[in-house]
Amino acid sequence: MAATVQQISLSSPFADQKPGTSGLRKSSKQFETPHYLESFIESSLRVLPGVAGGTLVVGGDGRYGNRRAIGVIARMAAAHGVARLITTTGGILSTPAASHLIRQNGAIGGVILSASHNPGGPEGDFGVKINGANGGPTPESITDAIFAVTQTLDGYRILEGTPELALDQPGSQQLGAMTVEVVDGVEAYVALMQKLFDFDAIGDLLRGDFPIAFDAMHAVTGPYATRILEGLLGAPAGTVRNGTPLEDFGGGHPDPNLTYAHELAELLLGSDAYRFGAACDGDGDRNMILGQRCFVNPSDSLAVLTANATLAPGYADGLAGVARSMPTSAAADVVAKDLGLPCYETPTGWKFFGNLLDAGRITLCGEESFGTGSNHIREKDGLWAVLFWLNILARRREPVAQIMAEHWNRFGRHYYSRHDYEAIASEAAHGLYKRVKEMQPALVGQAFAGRTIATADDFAYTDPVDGSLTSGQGLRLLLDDGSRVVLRLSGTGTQGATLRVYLESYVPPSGNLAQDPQAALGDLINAIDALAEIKARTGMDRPTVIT
Ligand code: VG1
Ligand code: CO
Repeated sequence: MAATVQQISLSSPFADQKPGTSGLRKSSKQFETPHYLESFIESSLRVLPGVAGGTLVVGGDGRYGNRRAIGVIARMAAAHGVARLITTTGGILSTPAASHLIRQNGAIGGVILSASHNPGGPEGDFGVKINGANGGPTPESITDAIFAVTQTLDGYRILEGTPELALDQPGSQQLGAMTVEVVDGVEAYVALMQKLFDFDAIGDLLRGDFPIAFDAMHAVTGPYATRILEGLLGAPAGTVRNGTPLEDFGGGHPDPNLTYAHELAELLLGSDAYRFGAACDGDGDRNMILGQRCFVNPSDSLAVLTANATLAPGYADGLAGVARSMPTSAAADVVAKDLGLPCYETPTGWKFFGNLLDAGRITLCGEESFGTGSNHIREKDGLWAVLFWLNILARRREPVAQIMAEHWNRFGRHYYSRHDYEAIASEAAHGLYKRVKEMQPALVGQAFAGRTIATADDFAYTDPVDGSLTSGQGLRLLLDDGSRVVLRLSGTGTQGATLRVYLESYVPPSGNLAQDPQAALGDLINAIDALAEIKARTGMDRPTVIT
């Protein structure tokens, strides 16, 4: 049967929620309902500029639904006149590698199939992220336009009568008038890393007495980490754990934090077997860094990378500036000030870094949620952060714990923690949030945890590049000694609501730098619980995840 474009009519429009911090995330079951994936892809293809005649990149983290979605997207792209579709062997493509492929091939954008750290499988979640021509998440103007189309959509176009795509080997095939190129998803990314980091120095470190452990959590970074760490850098076989991507991530929750990556955390924090450990999330854009008996908080990680950036060849000439998301601690700000660099504070979500990176105002950026990255692509990049740390360790030849201690001795320490209350009843979460928001004006000048509340607001951001305003980004209580507490509701959860409580307190170099963060932040933790009635309203004794 010859390939023909079919116009499928929908009896009712596709009324979905607005895509959140990281694209559209829903249960796999929802994505399997008729016309669901197709409707979102149709809306995206109608909005993205340059579709007809353009190049599109497609791939995902290998979770359940990945291959089927690539087939659907390819047939729809062909029906919309896309000239060239680039996908990868097995359809496996990490988010950072996708960003690089988009940029390298002058694509109009990409479709990344992932729900990131959310569990996968038939009972888990699936997700679709739409990236633009700069390789980054599309800005709000585009996601808003896609959402608007979904509200009135009455049909979609798709190619019918085509054979199944051959994804198992690199090669070229035709789908109607569109060329489908299957490329090795790892190769181009590895070449980029080799340009940025000193592979000789890291190789020397790893071939010596420096055992490391990397946990790919049965998700997308397995093939990348195996080729780089065990292949090119000579780390012993077995360095990469859980390195085969599985459709359900082995039943795990591929979120690189102390709760979900606890096996790795125990190895590093509870034994002396390894000098360095790291894990990445489902789609490979986030990272957790551990040293021997040392957890590196992600906000501190950004600060350390900023302070030591010139040790890596890709950043040897210095940085243009740095940016962090609002809930991320101000540890990087202190380093930026010391180095005379501009420092920006953006809302949560990588898309807000895109304009600053494109305009050349920043080189490094990061989020407290284990996301760090640079101007090499337009996504956060888990393995990049791991290699950056290894590059620094190879040059400084000091234990991670010592690097942290020296950092705090120089810049002071930002005690920091995030408490997540996951899957709570939506009404309870929204009720709690609304109540605190309404209380805010009366809180200024009030006592809080032995300090005084200096500012209480809902964070809003004016983009310094294009002037766009984004409001409603998190409730802040800024205290007179520079400490703060922030409340946010997650935009990536799919079950009920997730409340995130961010706690931060700065101690200068002369102060006590060796406390346990939960103890150092104890008074703030108690005060926000009393004010926001967190335990009472969520019905939870303690957070699901403490970072
Ligand atoms: C979370 C993190 C945020 C991150 C986002 C996407 O969002 O807090 O910092 O950018 O996940 O990361 P939220 O709205 O749940 O707090 V990923 O690795 O899921 O693409
Ligand atoms: Co992710």
